[in-house]
Amino acid sequence: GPEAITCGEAMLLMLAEPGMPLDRATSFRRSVAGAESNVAQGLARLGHWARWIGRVGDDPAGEAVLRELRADGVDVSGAEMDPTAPTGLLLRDSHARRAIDVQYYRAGSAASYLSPDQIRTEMLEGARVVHVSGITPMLSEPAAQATWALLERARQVGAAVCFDPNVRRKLGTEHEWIRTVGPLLREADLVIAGEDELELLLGGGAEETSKALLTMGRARTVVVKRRDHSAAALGRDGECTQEPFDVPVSDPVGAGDAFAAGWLSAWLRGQEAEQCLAEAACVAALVVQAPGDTDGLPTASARDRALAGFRQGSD
Ligand code: KDG
Repeated sequence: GPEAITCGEAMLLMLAEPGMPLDRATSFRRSVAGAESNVAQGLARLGHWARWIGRVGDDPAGEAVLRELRADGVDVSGAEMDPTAPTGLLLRDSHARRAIDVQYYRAGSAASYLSPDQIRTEMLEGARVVHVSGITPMLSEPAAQATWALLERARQVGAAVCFDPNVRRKLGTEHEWIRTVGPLLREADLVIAGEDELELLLGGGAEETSKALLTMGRARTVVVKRRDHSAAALGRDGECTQEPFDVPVSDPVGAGDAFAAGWLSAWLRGQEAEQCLAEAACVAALVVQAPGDTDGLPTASARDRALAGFRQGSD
């Protein structure tokens, strides 16, 4: 069975040519977006069996999304095509430094009809990790229930739960994020989150909230992505940190998902936290150099070569 499971909304992405504002861009490249499917793609490219569970419309956009995920080696056997709701669409521009303009056309999309019925235990059997993100429960009430069902089924099959809050302001108010996603965070075995996200969702400094997750929540490891782009992994018996690798950024979107995929790949291979952090930072550094969310995702050998190069460069 699959080693890793992710679940969420994958959308058709129309990516404007680099540097062009959305209202002026005339050329768009078709791709796929979706934090959770991005992680599945990242893991698949790194050679892992990753299954993505989700819903797209029974429409050409849905066909395209599934075809692209499949082509990348993602197991889409847990995906359903909804005959009555459309595939979500995301329009965005791409800049190295300016804020990215993201426009969602996803209200009432097929993924907002994700429900606990779709999360069947047999889909998770054999998995060692289930990667969950805060985006999914923010899509709709049934999708929130599906997220809780996913956590429950993960426990049933003995898989670790990895949680990335992925706070996207356009999906809800601060209060809604805190109420809906805060409790999920406390259920995770591994938390990978931005400093800002921990502060927002748990109401305290990142250091203090991570310690609270480790002592009061279920978490055994909390990985904090800091504002200065360094990262720290905090465990019950220690801490290690990783500086970002210095690369020219072409499109920062997808960095977080790449980081998660990089971490999980190392973790699945039994690596220690320090190596997990280094591989996470390496995969993220490769993704930001290419346009789109997933274009820069490396194979395992490309990651190993890049990491060796980064390490040599920093000697
Ligand atoms: O992590 C990148 C995502 O933000 C992008 O792919 C779209 O899933 C997405 C979202 O909800 O913003």
